[in-house]
Amino acid sequence: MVFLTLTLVLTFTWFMGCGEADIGDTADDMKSSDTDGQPEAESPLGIIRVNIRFDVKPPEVIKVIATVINETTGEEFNVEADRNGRLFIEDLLPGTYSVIVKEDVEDSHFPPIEEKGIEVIANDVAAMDVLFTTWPYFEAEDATEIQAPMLIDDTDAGASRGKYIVGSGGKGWARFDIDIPEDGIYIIWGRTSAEDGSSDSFFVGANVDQATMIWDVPRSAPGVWRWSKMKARNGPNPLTFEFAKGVNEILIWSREGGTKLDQIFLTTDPNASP
Ligand SMILES: [Ca+2]
Repeated sequence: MVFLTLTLVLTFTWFMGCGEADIGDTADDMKSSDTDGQPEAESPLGIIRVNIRFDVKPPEVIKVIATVINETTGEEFNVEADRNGRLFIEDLLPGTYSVIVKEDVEDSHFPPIEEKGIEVIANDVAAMDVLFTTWPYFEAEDATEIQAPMLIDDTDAGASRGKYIVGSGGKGWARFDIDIPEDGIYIIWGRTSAEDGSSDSFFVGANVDQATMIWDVPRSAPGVWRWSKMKARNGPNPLTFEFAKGVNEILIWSREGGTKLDQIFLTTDPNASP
């Protein structure tokens, strides 16, 4: 991949470079300079720091890419970063920039995020916050961690984005580390498919090590998906979860193999529905 970058050497000229940005080293370089808020080296150049967050903590490292455009000259170049991290766009001539950040995968369901008018000042760091979100819907297959034999399947085209999770033999689980925007009492809906009475339940829980409440999901014909609120057998219907702002963990354990989960939907409104 070819992209433009700017040298740190004394000539302040643009040049074409090849290869991938070494974001890890870059971030490490910045740690020491972060302590006093100033870059270590005297330089007439500036930095844009992009803070990247996903509202479900990603299960694996996938690239995000930032397109940086100098609003005066129109020059642009790309910088790559690991998702969930901080991206430093370094060695920028002072000026005004636009930055477009997107997930660098073909089927990403996050629209690109653009910020214009970022003022870069010499020897300073301009910050840009990026939150990739599908709130309040989350694909089951985007779970932060999926423990086998729970697995991602793609054999039912009726599933949202063509994928869902399913356990086998009542084993395996999925955990969603979800960045909750504000304190509240939440109801969780699930889009499920359950063909018979021996494949129509999960164990569920939140912010616990093991999910123990039995959630009986509605049965449906093969290939038919149904939304329902999480409820507990012999317990609350619907279940409610008290979440504090910040990352909360939702656990879905396989109870009966073959029970399929496609999406979840979170709301604090008892009258809302997906
Ligand atoms: Ca799905």
